Formats: sequence, structure tokens, C-alpha cells
Amino acid sequence: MLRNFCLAFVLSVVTVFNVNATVKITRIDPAFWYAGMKQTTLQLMVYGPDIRNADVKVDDPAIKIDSIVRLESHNYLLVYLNVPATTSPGNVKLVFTQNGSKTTMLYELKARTCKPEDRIGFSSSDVLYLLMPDRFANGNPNNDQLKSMLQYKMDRHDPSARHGGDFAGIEKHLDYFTDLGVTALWLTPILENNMDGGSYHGYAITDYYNVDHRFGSNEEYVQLIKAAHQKGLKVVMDMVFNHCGSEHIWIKDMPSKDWFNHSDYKNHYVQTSYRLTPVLDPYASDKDMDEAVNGWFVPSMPDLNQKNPHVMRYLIQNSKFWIEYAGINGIRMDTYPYADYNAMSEWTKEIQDEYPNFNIVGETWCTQSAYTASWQKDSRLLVNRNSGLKTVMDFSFWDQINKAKHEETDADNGLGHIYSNFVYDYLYTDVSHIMAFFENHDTDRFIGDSNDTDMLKQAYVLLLTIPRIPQIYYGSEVLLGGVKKVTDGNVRKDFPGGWDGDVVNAFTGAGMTAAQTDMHDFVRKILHWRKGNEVISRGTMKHFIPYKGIYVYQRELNGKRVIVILNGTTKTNEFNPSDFSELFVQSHAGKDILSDKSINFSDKFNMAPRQSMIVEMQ
Ligand SMILES: [Ca+2]
Ligand SMILES: [Ca+2]
Repeated sequence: MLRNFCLAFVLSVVTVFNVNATVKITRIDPAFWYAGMKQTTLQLMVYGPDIRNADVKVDDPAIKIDSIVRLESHNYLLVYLNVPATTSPGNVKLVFTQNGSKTTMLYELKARTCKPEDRIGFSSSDVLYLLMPDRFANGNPNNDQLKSMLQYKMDRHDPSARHGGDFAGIEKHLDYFTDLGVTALWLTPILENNMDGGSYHGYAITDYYNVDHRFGSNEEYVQLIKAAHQKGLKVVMDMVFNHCGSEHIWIKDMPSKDWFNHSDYKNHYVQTSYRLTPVLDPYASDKDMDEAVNGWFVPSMPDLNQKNPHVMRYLIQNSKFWIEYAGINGIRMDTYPYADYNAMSEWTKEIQDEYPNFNIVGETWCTQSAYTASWQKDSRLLVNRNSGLKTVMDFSFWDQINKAKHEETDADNGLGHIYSNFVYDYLYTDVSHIMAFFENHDTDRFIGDSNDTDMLKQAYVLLLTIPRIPQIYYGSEVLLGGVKKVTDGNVRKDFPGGWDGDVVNAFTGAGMTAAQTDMHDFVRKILHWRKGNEVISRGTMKHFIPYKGIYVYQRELNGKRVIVILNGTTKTNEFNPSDFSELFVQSHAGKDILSDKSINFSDKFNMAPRQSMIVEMQ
């Protein structure tokens, strides 16, 4: 059924003329391309029985065949076209001949719909809302159980089964995001995962050019992004270059042995060590490096060999396809250091060349700032290496804030960890391109199974006022909890109200507890205040070593100042302005946007346990 679908998709955009006996072509990736791309090389991956032995000619004066690559498998043929940037949109006639048979095909070059420089990525003026499409809202129950897919379980009571969320559910609730005040959506991977069991998380891709039909169609994905854009929301696409799913056709019929790392997996399986230090370690052994980068993530996720230029060209084109076709505003690249360093640098460079204002964030999961900073574009920390990666993920902040939540604050403990995290910002080339978060879909929920809303509030205050690109995770604003005990599904619970009949509905407020409503309103208030607030998105930072349990920092831009004061203890605590007197030379008056109260910094005052203040100075 998968193959049948693929054929239908290809035939919808490629016209094939049959002349007597035909050369059988079941699919071409990409199914169409765009005229006027800066990169003139276009790889066509042609699929078909024994297509390896076919010959191809292009019947178009403007376009030439650079090379034809015959892989080990007889069922693939790589055709490299040279499409000059000046080529007009239209159809290119390709003539395939094989054993006296001939097939002519019209390959479409579409017009680009947007100037490449107008593809604006997410930035520190945005707040990203991370959600899992399977777990957010079910807008179309008809796509829940598809017989065309490999067998899987649809059961909302099973945290590892599919739950039926989809694009229609997200689109239906776009107003929820704008009302909350976030400005960008990061959806976990939406491409097809036709895996035994369903692979609800999306990280085992079996088709790089089609979305998973349990979420909707390619057209519905494009429509969702259009609708999001109309409401001022950006959309970030989660991509995976390190591995695909083991049900991908490339595993069942391997194009060549060097398409995957450790491809002799049936006789000799090599798993990654999940230890990423060897990638940057100047003393790393070959063994450690090989295991880290070339080992498979899990047996169901074969490790793609990005050092193979044909694999990498396929992946680079695929990312450009989704930028052009769907109009995404950014890419979050999964398991970034697990893929080949040089190949990934080539990718970031090519995307940057084509789309100078686009943004990519890479998952660089190591809790040392020195590690993360080295992954950022133009880092001065590495000699003769440049990842080209604009945005990195601050796993150090995540680690430190999750330590801090259990501790009383002093210079070394509690919010002292947060202070230390920012001290090392000098390591980064560009602080405005660091994405921070206190939880995501791969970690315990910040609140875990507790009901400590005080610390969660303080975490939101920090995240939304520090010099970072903040990323929040769906549902925590209504106290969705959970820890990764037993299964990751426990931190990926259904958003309340996303399914018909949900007793608690966070979209309407029905059935919500007072604590849920209070948290939602608290987060909403900061998000709306942050929106368009350049003091926060672009301002300078000054902070104090935590003193008497209190952490204080100031953001400033063009004379406008915001002072954030956090009582990092579980006790009532005195704030004495004279301990931070350099902040109050110009003015003693401000307004706390959280309590809406005027604050006079002439005198000491008490702060409630874990109280936070965001004070706009007058
Ligand atoms: Ca559904
Ligand atoms: Ca790898």
C-alpha cells in the first residue's frame, strides 16, 4: 500500500507518456522542483524495477545532465541535472530508455512563491511552543486508524500507542496559541513513520517527501502553515538527518552498502554510545568516535551515512523542498552531533546561502556550555572547523534550572546555578541565537508529578526574560505533569480538551482547577508583555551573584530598563535595594508587571516564598 500511495503522489505531479513498451518508474524524489534556485545541481532519485540499467536524456536546451550514478541496487538511478538559476518555470522533458523501451516524462520546475531573503526565521523576539501533533488535538477521527499503514495501536489509554492528534486539531486551535501569546510553533516530526507499532513520536521517518497520513495530507500541512501565518504564528519543522525508520524502502532495498553506517547490521549491529563528547574531544579515540556518530540510535532507526555525497544531496534537497513547498520558518534538527560534522556544515552553509534570514536550531544535548557554544556558527572555540549552525540549544540552562528547583538559593546553589550558567555566555559567538527551555518532549516535565507551581512560575519568569530564544512545552501552562518513568509517553500526555468528550478542556476553561487557570493566566500575562518587547529580545544583561537568597538581573535597551527579582528560597525573604544600589541610581520607581503594583525601591520590602517580580523601571 505504501508503494501504491507513493506512485499516486508522484503521478499527480509528473506526466508520463508511454511509448510502446515502457521503462517502469515508480517514483522520483523530489517529485518536482523549483526554478531559480541558487544551487544549480539537482539530484533526481529515480525508483523503478531494474531502472539502474536505464539511460536518460534531457530534451531541453537550458538543462544538462551532469552525471548519471548507478548504485548497487538495480532499483535506483541517480540523475544529476544542471538547472541554471535563470531557468524559467515549466516542464523538463526527460527521456528514459531501457532494453529498447522508452518512456518520456515531464518533470515540473515550479515557480518560487517567495523571495528567498523573505523567508524569515524565528528569533529572540519569538517564543516557541513545542507540541507533539499526535498528542495535541484530534481534529479528524477518520484518520486515526488507517488500514493502509503497518499495524499499530490506537489507544489513548496507552502512553506508547497513537492517540489520534492531527493537523486538523492544531489548525482548529490556532487561536489558543495567539491568545496565550506564543509566536511560533515547533511540531515534533510530521513526516511518514510507517512503522510497526505506529511510531507516534515521528522520529523514525519512512518517507522524507510525504507527511504521515494519520496527521493529514501534504496539502493539509501546507494549509496549516498558511493558516498559522495568517495569525502571525511561525512554524518550525523538526527534521531528522541522522537516521530514518527501519521500514524505509532504503533499508528493505539498500541503494548501496555505504548508504548507511554499519550497514551489515544483520550480522553485526553497532549501537551508538549516546555519548557526544568524542565529536569535539581533541583526544577522542577512533572507537569512541565511531560508536558515537556511526552507531545506530536504536535497531529501528538505521544510521544514515551523510559522508556519502548522494545521501547528503538527497537530504539537503529535502530540507529545501519543505522550505519552498510548505513555507516553514525554521528547522529544528534532531540528534545534531550524531550526524557527520562536515556534511552537516555543508548543509547549514547551503541553507544559509539560499535563505540568508532563515534559522536552524540543532539539538546539541550536552549540559556543558563549552560544548554547546562550540556548535554555534563562527565559534572561536574550534580551530579549522565551523558548524555553520545559527542556533544552539542551551541544555546547560535546562540542567541548571532543574537542579535549582530543589535547592535554596545562595551563590552556589539554587538560582546560583542559573547565575553560573550565564557567566559562561562569553563562550558563545551570538547570544541572541541560543534557544533555552526548562523541559521538552525528551525530558521529565519540570513540574514532574508534583504540584510545586511556585517553582514552575519562577522557571517561566526566568525563561521569558533572559537573553535567549525561549521554548516552552505544550500543556505545562495548564499543569500537565509527568516523568519519564517506564515510558517517554508519560511526559507526552494529551492536551486537555483536544479530544471530544474531554472533561477538562483547556481551550474553553471547562473543568479546569483554580491552579490550572492561575498558571495559564500567569504564563499568558508574561507572554503578551514579552511580545514585541525589545528590552527583552535585544537588551543588554547585567546580573548579580545571588545574595541572601535573591537573584537579580537587569535588561536594558536605549534607556528602557526591566529588573527581574527572584526570591530563590521557600521562605519569606527581605529584598534590600541597597544591596543592588547601582540599579537604583537613576530611579527608585517602577511597576511589577506580574502584580500590577507600583514598586518603590527607596525602602526594603518582603518577598513571598519563591516570589518573582518583573519590574519595568520608570
Ligand atoms: Ca485524527
Ligand atoms: Ca550517525
